[in-house]
Amino acid sequence: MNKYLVLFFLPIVFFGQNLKRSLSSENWKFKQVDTKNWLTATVPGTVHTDLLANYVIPDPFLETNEKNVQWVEKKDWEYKTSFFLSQSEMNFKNIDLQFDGLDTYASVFLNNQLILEANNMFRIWKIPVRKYLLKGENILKVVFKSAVIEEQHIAKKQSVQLPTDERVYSRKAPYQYGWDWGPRLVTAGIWKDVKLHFWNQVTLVNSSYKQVQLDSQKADLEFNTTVFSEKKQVITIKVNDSIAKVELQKGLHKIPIKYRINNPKLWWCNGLGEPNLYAFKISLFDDLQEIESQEMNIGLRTIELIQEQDAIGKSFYFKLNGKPVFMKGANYIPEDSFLPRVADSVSQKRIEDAVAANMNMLRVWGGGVYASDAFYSACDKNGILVWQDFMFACAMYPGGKDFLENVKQEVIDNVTRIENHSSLAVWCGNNEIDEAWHNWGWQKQLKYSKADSTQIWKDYQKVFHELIPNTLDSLYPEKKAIYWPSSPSIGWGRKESLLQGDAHYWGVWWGKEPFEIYEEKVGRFMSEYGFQGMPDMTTFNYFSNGNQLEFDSESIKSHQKHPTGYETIKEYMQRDYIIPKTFENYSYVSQLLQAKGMKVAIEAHRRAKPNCMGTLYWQLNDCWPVTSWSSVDYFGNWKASHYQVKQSFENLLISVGEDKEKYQVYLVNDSLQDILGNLILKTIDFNGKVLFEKTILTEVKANSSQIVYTFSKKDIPKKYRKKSVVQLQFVTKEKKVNTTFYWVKPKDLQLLKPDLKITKIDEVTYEITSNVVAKNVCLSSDEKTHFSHNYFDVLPNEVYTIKVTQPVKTVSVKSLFDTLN
Ligand code: BMA
Repeated sequence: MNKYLVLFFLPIVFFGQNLKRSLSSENWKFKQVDTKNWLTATVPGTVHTDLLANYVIPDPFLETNEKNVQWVEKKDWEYKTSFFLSQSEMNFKNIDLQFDGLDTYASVFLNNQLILEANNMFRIWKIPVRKYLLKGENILKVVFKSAVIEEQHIAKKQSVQLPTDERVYSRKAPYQYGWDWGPRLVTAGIWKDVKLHFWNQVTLVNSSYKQVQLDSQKADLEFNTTVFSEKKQVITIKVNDSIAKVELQKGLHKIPIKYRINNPKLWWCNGLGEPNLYAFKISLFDDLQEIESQEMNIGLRTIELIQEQDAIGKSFYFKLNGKPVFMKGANYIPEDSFLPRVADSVSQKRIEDAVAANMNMLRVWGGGVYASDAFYSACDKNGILVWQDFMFACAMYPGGKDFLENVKQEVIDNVTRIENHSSLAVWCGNNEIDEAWHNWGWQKQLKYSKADSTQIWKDYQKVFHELIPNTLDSLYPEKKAIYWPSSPSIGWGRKESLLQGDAHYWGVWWGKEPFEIYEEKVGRFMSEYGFQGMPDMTTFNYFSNGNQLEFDSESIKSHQKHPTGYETIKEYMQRDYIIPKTFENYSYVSQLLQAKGMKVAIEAHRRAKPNCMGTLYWQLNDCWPVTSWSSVDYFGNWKASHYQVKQSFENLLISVGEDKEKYQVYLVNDSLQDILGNLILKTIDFNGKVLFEKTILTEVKANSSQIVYTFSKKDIPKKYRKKSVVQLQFVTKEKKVNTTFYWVKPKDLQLLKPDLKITKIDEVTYEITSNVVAKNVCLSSDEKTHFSHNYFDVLPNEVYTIKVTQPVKTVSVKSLFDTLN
């Protein structure tokens, strides 16, 4: 080919490629409808964050400002931008405008033409707009109607009122309306990316895959790529190096391509192996060049939910790659009241926090949003399985035709987006709706007639027993996604809840039962239970804006959303601890209390393996600075509970169970190998004197829980009980795990004043020692850093090495003893 011909072909090459152009960074402006003043806006964003950036509202996260910004939800808002199209962009035959998320009632105008009326925050909206576009300047306008006013209009037309409030008429993140850990900030806005998609003859709509066969020699995958063709033509599709040439007619096509991987490396969850991923690029070619492509990272694994009749009731556990796996993790809520400002790195950090705490599963809770792509990719990469709720929580929803159709599209959009992630383990219809309907007294409170109740329950069944599972099946008939209609399946007040299905146990906290009840109320898979802990002092200081920290300050009160939150903490604290006098010490002890509760629960669940096969506490994170059940606060600070959870979730756990007569030492082994080691039990008094010592050579079977030693209560001399601690260690060739155990509650311990010494070894390493037993040693710094260990017991004659993530000038230290007077 001569030089002239090459040049001649170049423009054709350029025009053949499909293009995407984000409109997010264009100059967006916004204003309240009915006012004239346009202000600068950020897209993706929310009305609240735009008002904040323009100094129209105070920061809703500070002091009691949440109250002062409530007017925002009742107004309508208008966003606009103008953008220019070049001649080459105008040359495309097709141009689609795509909104990845509009929150929620949005009318979209392009050059003054109404092109879309959106009504679901969770859907993706795609509109062919070629015919409305002009070369040169184009005006895009999005008008958001107040969701709460819309809901009131819809509610007025209904013959019966649905529990709990009018939010159920909108497909909008439930938590925005206020939760028992979240502020009411019902926002609006273009909350995800908006883009133009330019294409000519053919476009790649979506690609998905299924695993046809997986064994140790080979993995056979089938990719199904959906392509839309404008005309009869021949195109090529490549999946890495597998190629298919196909002749297309005008219309939508699903094109299968097989792909084989020899000697596949499986994807394993955290703690059981590597989360191996294979990178794939699916590309569409015409004769000359690549037109469009999609990338995905695939982990090869099988996942099953095993429910079989057994001596107790019915099992409920997951098998990953054929192995029963005990699930350890937490419930994940949205990371902010205003999600567009959450950087991908923040979501990745939360997943790292989960991994560091030895978790292998997170539940994306149904009162928030379907999580971001960054979240699921981080789960894939880190071996965190996902229990994915659909976004319905703690309320009854309508069942009319339009509502169902809207939900159906929402399911299609989100399943298509999330399903290719190997971390996805199970789809769940909703949070606590089945339980609520049967146990929360709504039917009486709202005085439903029999006919009303029947209708509302029918509507429930239409959504969660028909529409969602049927849509899942129609999307992936071959894959048969695991679907579980409601979490939990049976409410915690009923004994059947412990015999089958997943269970939420709220007898502790809501029922004010003691932590010890966790040892009895062990279900088959504990998907919620929890206890509040106050956040870091820096978090309190942040939202109090430097004001005095006192429980009766309005600012502190408004950052506790549970109606009896602080009273409940105090009631439990009195049971176990001496109530400290200062706010700071109180906050520290509240964290110890939460950590204690979680230790009791998690370890009881794990000791009960294999009858119980999962434990997901409530809740991993926060959406604003608040006192809540989270183990990591809004700013990413680990509470004492997160450090405790890390220890209680170790693959190899030493744990002590107790009944009336005895203490039993368990070894729980979640790994898939038998482990041989020495169990060393040592009782020491608070001065370090050894009162009892025993070493037992023990083999713990793979994937099991075993009792390895029993102390009879009557053998523990009374005089030692308040003054001694048991150090339990299990030492194998590779590692040493250890824990401490006290015979009495912390408030009954006769602790001695410790002389704690911190020695700086290098910029990021410290060593800690103490002359006597120092309980729950807490390290802190005025500067931002993270301690590898914290809130741990320091025993005399032992040296504890701590790492910090950022070098700091000073480290302060205190222990439980310091809170006693
Ligand atoms: C669970 C959750 C949330 C709630 C939490 C704490 O039931 O599903 O609804 O925030 O309890 O009360």
